Amino acid sequence: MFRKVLVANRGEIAVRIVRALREAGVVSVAVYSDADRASLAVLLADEAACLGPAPASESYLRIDKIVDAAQRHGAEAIHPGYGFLSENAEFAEACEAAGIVFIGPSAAAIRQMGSKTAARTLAIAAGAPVVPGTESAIDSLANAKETARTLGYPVLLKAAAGGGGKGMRRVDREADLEPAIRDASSEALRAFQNGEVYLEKLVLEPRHIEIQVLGDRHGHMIHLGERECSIQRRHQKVIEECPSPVMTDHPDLRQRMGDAALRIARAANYYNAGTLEFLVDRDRNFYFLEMNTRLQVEHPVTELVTGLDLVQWQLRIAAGEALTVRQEDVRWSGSAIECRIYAEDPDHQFLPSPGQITRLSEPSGPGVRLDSGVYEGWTVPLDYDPLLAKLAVWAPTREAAIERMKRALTEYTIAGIRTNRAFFGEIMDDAEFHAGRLSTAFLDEFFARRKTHEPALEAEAVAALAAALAQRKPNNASSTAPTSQWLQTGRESLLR
Ligand code: MV4
Repeated sequence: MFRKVLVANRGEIAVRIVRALREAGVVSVAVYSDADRASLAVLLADEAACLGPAPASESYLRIDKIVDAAQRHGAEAIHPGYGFLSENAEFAEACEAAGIVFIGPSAAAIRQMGSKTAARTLAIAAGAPVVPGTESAIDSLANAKETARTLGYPVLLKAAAGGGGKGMRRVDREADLEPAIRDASSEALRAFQNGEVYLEKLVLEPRHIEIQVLGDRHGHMIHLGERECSIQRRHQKVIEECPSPVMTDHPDLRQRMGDAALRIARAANYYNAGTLEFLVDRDRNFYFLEMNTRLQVEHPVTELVTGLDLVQWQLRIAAGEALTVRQEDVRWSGSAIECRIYAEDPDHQFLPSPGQITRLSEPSGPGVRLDSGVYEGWTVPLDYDPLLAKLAVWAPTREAAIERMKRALTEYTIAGIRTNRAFFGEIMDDAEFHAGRLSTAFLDEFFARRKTHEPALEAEAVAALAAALAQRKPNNASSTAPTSQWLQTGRESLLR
């Protein structure tokens, strides 16, 4: 194992990695920008190095500064976390050139999976299902029209270098194809410096399900099952769970998707932790989309259900150790749900809400795991992603996990800034969520349901109030439920 590792990230994931290093007996080096000088990761790490000004382009994205900090501190390896430089092949190469181990896959695997068309081609060669579409970029309008006609409308234009929905356009008829190609291509050029776009058949209201894999540098590879990530807002995941409700109803699907994931990862000579994203349609057909060559934000739900520590395995694999967990050793027990707690205002289009956390009271107790990057008194900077913490729960069944999440959410108080915390309580009470009827359209439908139900709820409340007044029962004040929104809001306003 390494003696010292540098953590090239910030926020909750830097804390997660520093904790893993401490448990492994490895000295940790945190890095920080001027805005993160007093961050929780810096407080918890053994050593810390300043990278420079707050903008990520001058700190967390500076390959030269990070490699230099690792060398000055004598770190033998760098963990990139997620985001920032985690899927940057040049960073992996720069580490190697400096004699530092990059805790992740090879630069070649990062590069190959960075191209969505190359990843599709690889998946097809590996015999894994992909969404019907083109293997290479569109080269002429005539070819595009012919392909779209063969696929059948609606089709989806995607950026070859893309991901995250940028450069993506739905096209419903041939007349819209030419302007859509122009739009998608210029958006892709701006975002990825590569204007290539390709065509896929549009999958309607799919589930977004991903498979976690773990491979060592000795040719062993296993999958750790799925994470259901359909609940997203603008390509930002909000709730993740394991198992996916669809797998609970159809257990063979996990094995078939796991096999497909392993075939693709093996074809890329992949090692370390990786995630393969799939779409699953209403008939439970699944299609490979892309591979993320890093640790994912939502990895805790997999850890809770499999009992495996993904970050510990990342460290061991990077240090050259062999996987000792065989596929038949992997067992999935119970149900885990994760809510991403963001510093954003759910009443105002989820705009970021940075500022000082004036009071913080965190949930705990049976089956609760909080991966947080904040503490009371800390000021959430506006320079980065507003993820504050991930609240994850485990319970023997999905229903029990939902109840546990509701309980944990009521214990969670964050004052001074706006957060999306209360919004999760509403989803946990949603009948469609309970039924496990999830798709990437879930949140839009949820907001639409909420809009139409709100006036009804108000009318109900007025009717109840009228009935209560008509009865003229005195001294009815104690009927307020202890976990009502009123009480919670009151508590929080007292804490402000
Ligand atoms: C799709 C799709 C439907 N059909 N591809 C969005 C991000 C990108 N990585 C892939 N995405 C999608 N690709 C076909 N052929 C629907 C989406 C999609 C989506 C995927 C995963 C999670 C959320 C999503 C929200 C909207 C659209």
